[in-house]
Amino acid sequence: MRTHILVTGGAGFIGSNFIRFLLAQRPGVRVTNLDSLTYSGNLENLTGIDADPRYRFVKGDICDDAAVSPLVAQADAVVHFAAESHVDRSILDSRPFVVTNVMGTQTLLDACRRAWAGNADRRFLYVSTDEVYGSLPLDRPELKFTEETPLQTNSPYSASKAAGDLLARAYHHTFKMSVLTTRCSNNFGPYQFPEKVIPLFVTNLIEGKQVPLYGDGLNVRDWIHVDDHSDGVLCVLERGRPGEVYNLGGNNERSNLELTHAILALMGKGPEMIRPVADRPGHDRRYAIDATKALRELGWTPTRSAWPAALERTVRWYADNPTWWRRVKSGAYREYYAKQYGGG
Ligand code: NAD
Ligand code: TDX
Repeated sequence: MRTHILVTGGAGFIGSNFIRFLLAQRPGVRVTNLDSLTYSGNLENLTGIDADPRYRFVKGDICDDAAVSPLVAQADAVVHFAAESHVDRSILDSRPFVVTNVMGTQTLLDACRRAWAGNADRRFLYVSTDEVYGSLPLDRPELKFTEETPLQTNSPYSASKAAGDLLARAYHHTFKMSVLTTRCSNNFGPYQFPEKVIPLFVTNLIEGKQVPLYGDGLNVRDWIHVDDHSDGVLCVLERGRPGEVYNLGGNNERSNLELTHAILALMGKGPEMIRPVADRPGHDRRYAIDATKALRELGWTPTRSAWPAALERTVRWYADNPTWWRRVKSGAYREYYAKQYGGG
């Protein structure tokens, strides 16, 4: 078992849930969390973990080699979550996406190459996304993304993630580093930044505000609970084959309209709370993951994503934790919201 794991972006939504999951599942592990605390990084996501002697936090930027190199040298493995992660922000300004998702990934990979000097026992896991595959048509429900599907990125976000994904592949091929890649579908669960659709809609409804639904609402996403994603990442880290890509998905396709109505029903609200707004430019129509490879090779299945129970638990978490999201939704978030949705 790898005993000292460097997690990047561990103060964000998935990274913080992963650290919680990892410390619970693997008592012998030590975790260093490297995070620069951008707008989406929040140490409150790690409440309860911060006192654990197996955990330490380091504030630093993955683009800064002086911060990264000593941490990489001490680690048996790197699980790389740190990223600019929101498609709409990449449409407003793509530069931070290229800097962090491409240059930051290159900085990390190069630090590992130098510090690990060909030691294949040390592993680098790149957390990629299903968005690198582009979009599937609505009228071909039998089609899903496999690991062989060509990369066809459509947003600056997905293009920057694909660049990091391919750099990770290149470091395996050229420098024989033990690199693994996961490509996961849309996550939901606690501590998700309320720019993403589920926490945005749930918290807006609690505040008595409408929910901005893009376009015709028929775009489809494949929803997975964040704990199933964490479980998949851990399976791949421990038992995946170096150089391989593993798709992870919830087997849970929903249109945005269906998702919105499910949230409205759980919260006792009516359809008048939907505000149809202009579509996202370049909006991918449908994502659907075929995760057969992770099942066949690693025995991984998403057991925590069952609908609507998992959605209901998530809605309840936001209802029960208003202090967390009210603080997150104040300050700079308001400027973003006004720019993206025109106030309201
Ligand atoms: P998030 O925005 O909630 O968290 C990102 C974290 O990275 C934050 O804590 C932020 O402070 C940190 N970070 C950003 N730039 C940094 C830098 N330069 N140096 C150090 N830290 C930095 O994102 P998330 O939704 O938790 O996504 C985590 C990862 O999972 C991303 O790589 C994303 O592409 C991938 N992913 C997300 C989803 C999803 O549905 N959210 C699905 C598949 C893959
Ligand atoms: O206000 C909104 N209204 C709306 O209709 C927002 C924010 C979103 N949507 C729609 C757009 C998408 O079809 O909901 C769907 C989900 O949108 P997001 O939550 O922004 O997620 P998505 O763009 O699908 O990307 C997510 O999944 C893949 C994550 O943000 C990425 O980090 C991940 O890689």
